[in-house]
Amino acid sequence: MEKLIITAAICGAEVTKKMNPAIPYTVEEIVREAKSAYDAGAAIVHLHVRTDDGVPTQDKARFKECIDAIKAAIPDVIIIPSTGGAVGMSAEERLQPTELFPEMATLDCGTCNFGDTIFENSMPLMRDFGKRMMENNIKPEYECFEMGHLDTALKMINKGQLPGHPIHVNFVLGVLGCTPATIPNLVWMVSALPPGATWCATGIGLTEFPIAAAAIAMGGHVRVGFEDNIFIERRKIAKSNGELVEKVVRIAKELGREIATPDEARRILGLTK
Ligand code: KMH
Ligand code: ZN
Repeated sequence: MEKLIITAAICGAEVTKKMNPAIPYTVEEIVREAKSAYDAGAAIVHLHVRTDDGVPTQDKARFKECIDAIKAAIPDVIIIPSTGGAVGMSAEERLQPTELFPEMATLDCGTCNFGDTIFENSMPLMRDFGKRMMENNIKPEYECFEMGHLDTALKMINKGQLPGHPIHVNFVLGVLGCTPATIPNLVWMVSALPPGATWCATGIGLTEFPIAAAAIAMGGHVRVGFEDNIFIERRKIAKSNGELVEKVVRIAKELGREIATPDEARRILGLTK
């Protein structure tokens, strides 16, 4: 089995300091959380950014400030900016971080319920995002909340509308309104991947850890972080993203899976930049 790539989704767009005071808003807080995750073993930071008072933004300048500050502290880490942003943002707003030419960026693969709201990712939007990523030589991380999302992405890849192989997919399970975070669901979705694809699994809330354990055992990769889960165990909020990553590293060690450095992750993911 390849070494395990751990992604830390350090911030997200939905969680707030009221839920967990360690949620990062400022540039300094973003760097603190990225470094805590990296020091614990994360090779990738999945990045959303906020204004200083916590409002989610896709502002290019804010992304640049945060990416530059993270890179100054931990130069080799892989940063995957979000093009999902927050529910209700326009496509152009969401695309702004692609103008910074990151190695990778997320590409969300279908419209879905997202709690009480609707996360809009129509096929024309996906085509526009795919075109931008091909033009800017950005490898997408395909975000699939449903089996239909993966099927849509694969069909669009086959038509040349989205960047192709080797593809990397993140299965996000347990969002309210989407596929529940169960191991049979994960196994089913992984079984639909084409040969040569790499994949990562994300469980929302405290399903983060059983889904991580399953992905580690199956040879996939893992995402944890405040974006998906603010608890280290039942009723106990996590002190940092690093604490969440440490728990995954402990599970991986028990299961005999070594942890990938960022450069090892670049090789596994076929990153060329
Ligand atoms: N904040 C969610 C609505 C992504 O980063 O691409 C979308 C999201 C997915 O977080
Ligand atoms: Zn995200």
